[in-house]
Amino acid sequence: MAMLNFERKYRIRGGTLLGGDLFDFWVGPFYVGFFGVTTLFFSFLGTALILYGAAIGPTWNVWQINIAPPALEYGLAFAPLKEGGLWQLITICAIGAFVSWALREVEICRKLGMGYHVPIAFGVAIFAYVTLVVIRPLLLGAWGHGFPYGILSHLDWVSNVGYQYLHFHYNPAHMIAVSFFFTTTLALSLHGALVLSATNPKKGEPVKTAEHENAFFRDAIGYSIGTLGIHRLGLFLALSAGFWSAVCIVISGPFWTRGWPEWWNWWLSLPIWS
Ligand code: 07D
Ligand code: 07D
Ligand code: U10
Repeated sequence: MAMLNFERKYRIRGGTLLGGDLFDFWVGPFYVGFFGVTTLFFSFLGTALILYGAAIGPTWNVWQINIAPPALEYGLAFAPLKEGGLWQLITICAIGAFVSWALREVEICRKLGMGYHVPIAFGVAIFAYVTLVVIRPLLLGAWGHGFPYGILSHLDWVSNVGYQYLHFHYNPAHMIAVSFFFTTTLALSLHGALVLSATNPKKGEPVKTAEHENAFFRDAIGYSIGTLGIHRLGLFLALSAGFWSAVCIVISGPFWTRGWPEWWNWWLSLPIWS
């Protein structure tokens, strides 16, 4: 079915979670929906607050703009706007915009009669962000533990927090997350390369199909996961990367306060050799 015919067929009312018919329409290529409106609301407000923060700050250099969370002394209280309150409002707007975007994806899935895999996947990214700026600060008792909003300043935060635990590479959950990230890129490169190799044969040769793709990996490594399987695996690897990232940072502080290399002492005290 041509794209335009298809759009005429499915671009009909219904399937919304909230708002009913009120925002159930498209503007150009974009579906609007109640959550499209809330996405725009939170994004505009959040961006305006960032611009205000930049305006009262010392620089317009885009790399150096920094909107810091409140000092640790404020604990879990609201801080004055210029002392971290802006960061708190921007965090609320960011979560509002990300969650709205995920719910707008859910409404689009419902209209199309598709599974919810895409919004669930985005949900894991949101979970990692919420772990950084809400869950971990709550567990540590101060909003000041969130990361600052700025291109370079958020890198400083990552480095500082890393060295606070002496050597972050020794964090076992960080190891698992990093390995999942690496495996995700390996899987995507294998998959992209395999599909292109089958669909771009040399001149005069017929385009190959899944049979050839399966046969390639059976010849090479004795097993093929299959054309659907590789997408299941890819999603699992990528979501695991995000999930273990959230775990690695939430345990740093709330559940382990010393250097991460020291955590491995359990190995030395195993009864076999201790
Ligand atoms: C390619 C999809 C498009 C998205 C893009 C990002 C903004 C920010 C805001 C000036 C893959 C758009 C950027 C809207 C502008 C202001 C106030 C996604 C693609 C192009 N980081 N991070 C970047 C964010 C964290 C880390 C780049 C966001 C954690 C390291 C970009 C978040 C930790 C490095 C950026 C976030 C961390 C980066 C490229 C939120 C651990 C880099 C991102 C909301 C996760 C790299 C200068 C990219 C860089 C980089 C955005 C959180 C670590 C500015 C929005 C606190 C080590 N991060 N980041 O391509 O070059 O993502 O930094 O959680 O080296 Mg970061
Ligand atoms: C949080 C992003 C969420 C994004 C959302 C969407 C917009 C809209 C609009 C484009 C989670 C935002 C959308 C804004 C944009 C338009 C139109 C993703 C998030 C919701 N580390 N480390 C990680 C590696 C070291 C440290 C994670 C590697 C050092 C700390 C990952 C190395 C020290 C933290 C990772 C390395 C250190 C991390 C990041 C190598 C520093 C974290 C991925 C090779 C000295 C962070 C949850 C992630 C974390 C994290 C990888 C080195 C410290 C596993 C490969 C040794 C403190 N590191 N790291 O989480 O787990 O994505 O965050 O050396 O907090 Mg690390
Ligand atoms: C995949 C795939 C596959 C494909 C694919 C893809 C995965 C099966 C079939 C997809 C992959 C790609 C295309 C590859 C490239 C993608 C990436 C590298 C990922 C990163 C992507 C980007 C960097 C692009 C980011 C772009 C974005 C997010 C779009 C930005 C869009 C907007 C800002 C508009 C959003 C629309 C909304 C919210 C609703 C609609 C609203 C409007 C159009 C505006 C008008 C608004 C209204 C009428 C409502 C009124 C609003 C109000 C009242 C609020 C106002 C508030 C105020 C405060 C003013 O597997 O193979 O191939 O393609």
